[in-house]
Amino acid sequence: MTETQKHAAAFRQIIKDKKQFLLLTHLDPDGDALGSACGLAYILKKMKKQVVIGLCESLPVRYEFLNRDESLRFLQHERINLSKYDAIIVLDASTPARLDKFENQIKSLGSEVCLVNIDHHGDNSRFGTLNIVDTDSASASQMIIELLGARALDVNSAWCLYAGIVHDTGSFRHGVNIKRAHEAAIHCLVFPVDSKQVYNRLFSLETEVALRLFSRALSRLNVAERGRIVYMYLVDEDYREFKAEPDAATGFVNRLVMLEGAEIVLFFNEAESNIIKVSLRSNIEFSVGDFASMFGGGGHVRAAGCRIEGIMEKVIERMVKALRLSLEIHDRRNEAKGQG
Ligand SMILES: [Mn+2]
Repeated sequence: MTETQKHAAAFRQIIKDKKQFLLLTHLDPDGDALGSACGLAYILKKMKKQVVIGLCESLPVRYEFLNRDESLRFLQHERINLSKYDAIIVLDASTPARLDKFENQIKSLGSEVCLVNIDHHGDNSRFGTLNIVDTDSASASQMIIELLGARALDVNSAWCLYAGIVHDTGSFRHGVNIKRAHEAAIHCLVFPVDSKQVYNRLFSLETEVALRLFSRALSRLNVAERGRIVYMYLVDEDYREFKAEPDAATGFVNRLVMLEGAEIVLFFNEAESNIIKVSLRSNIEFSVGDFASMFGGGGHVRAAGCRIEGIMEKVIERMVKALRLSLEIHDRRNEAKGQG
């Protein structure tokens, strides 16, 4: 039995044996975080299991479509007692710190608690009692399909898991082993999943408010290092002015990536006063995941994020300065490689 087969068998056994499941995912959940959680929740429901998805904040409006028949149960942090569940499954989160308000409770769990960690991030700290970490998978959603098999799916789980794959691959444009991602996705498309609608829900600017917000962010486009670093920002007053929801700027950073010559792209977003969410994207072999981890965040080579408390101007200044230095080191390493 290969490692992968062993993992799949252990995971299936847990799903078979346990009755009450709690699913958790990372803070500021994205399409893969919620796609994998909702997809797995539908699979468990189909097996007549009790399942709750624990969140730190309410479900972002953009992702409400994942709760297809409104039968999924979401509970916020303060209403969850971890000891009430037979198994806790953490999806798409590399460390307990990524679980935000759940961090301390997860850390203090005894080893007798069944804690499954399913993730595809390279910096995963293996904090579960069963750790299934596959860095060759382009999304956690894809891992669910591969671990449980196509036969576990129904139309609802197929929608959610397909959305997760589409999200993390930027609609099949990037990500590791894109062939495997397509193979997993095809199992979802056996069901009547509307791929266009999934794409629109995840990525398109569908509201006037979002467009106005985007134009405000674009009006603050900045470049550094002769165009290699590109960034823009939104402050909390912008949200108030346009009466925008906190998640209205989802996906904005992906639009900057298309700028010619841009190597590293950053979006500084203050949806909450003095809490600045930074989204990073890389067009080169420079890991924004490693870079973001210096600021308490994390992610992948091409996409990452972190959260910094502070005043916008100061946060931008600090981060761009650090990025300049990191890029310099990156350049020197590349030069050395070229000569060696
Ligand atoms: Mn993911």
